[in-house]
Amino acid sequence: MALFPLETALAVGLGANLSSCHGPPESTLRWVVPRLSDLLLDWGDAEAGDLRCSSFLKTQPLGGPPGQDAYCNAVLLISHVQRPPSEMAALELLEHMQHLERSCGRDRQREQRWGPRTLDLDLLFWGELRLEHPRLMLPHPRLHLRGFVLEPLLEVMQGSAAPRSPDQPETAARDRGC
Ligand code: A4P
Ligand code: MG
Repeated sequence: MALFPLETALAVGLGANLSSCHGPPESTLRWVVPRLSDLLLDWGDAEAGDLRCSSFLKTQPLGGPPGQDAYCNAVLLISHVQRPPSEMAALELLEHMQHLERSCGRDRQREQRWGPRTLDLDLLFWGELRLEHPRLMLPHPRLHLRGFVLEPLLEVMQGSAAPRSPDQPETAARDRGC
C-alpha cells in the first residue's frame, strides 16, 4: 500500500439528518459533494485525481436531543493540497464551507447543540496544522471520538473506495443504503 502523505492531506466530514431544499439527507449529500469537491480543488489548487469521497453511511445520532432521525455521513479527502497550510487559508475555506451549509438551509441561530441539521461540514484536519482560533479548531477536537467520522475517513485513507468523479456519488450511497 502506498504511504499516505499526511502533511499535504485535508479532510472534510459531511453529515445531515434533516431534509433540505435538495431533498432528504442523502440527496443533500449528493448535491453538495460535487460542489464541495470543486471548491476544495479550486481553493487548494489540487488535482481532481487526488480527491476521494467515501461511501455514504447511515449512522445513529450521537448526542443531542432524543428522537432524531438517522444521519447520512461521509468524508471527502484530498491527498495533496498544493497550498501551504495557514490559518488564513483555513479560515477562508471554513467560510466557503459555511456558505455551502447555508445553501442547504442551515441556520445555526435556530439550532440546538448537536440537534438535527440539514448539512454539517467539519474541517477534520489539514496536514499537521494546529489551530485554536475562536472560529476554527484543527484538527477537529472530536475527530477521534466519532465513529461516523473515523469509519469513512479510514475508507478514503486506505483507498478502498474506488476514486470516482464527483458527478457519480450515488453509487456509493446505494452501496451503503443511506
Ligand atoms: N468550528 C471550530 N472548529 C471547526 C472545524 N474544525 N470545522 C466552529 C468546522 N467548524 C469548526 O459548529 C460550531 C462552530 O464550530 C462553527 O461556527 C465553527 O466556527 P457547528 O457545525 O455549528 O456545530 P456542531 O456540528 O454541532 O459541533 P461540532 O463540534 O462540529 O460537533 P460534531 O462533532 O460535528 O457533532 N451523530 C451522527 N451519527 N452523525 C453526525 O454527523 N454530528 C453531530 C455534531 C452530533 N451527532 C452526530 C453527528
Ligand atoms: Mg460540525
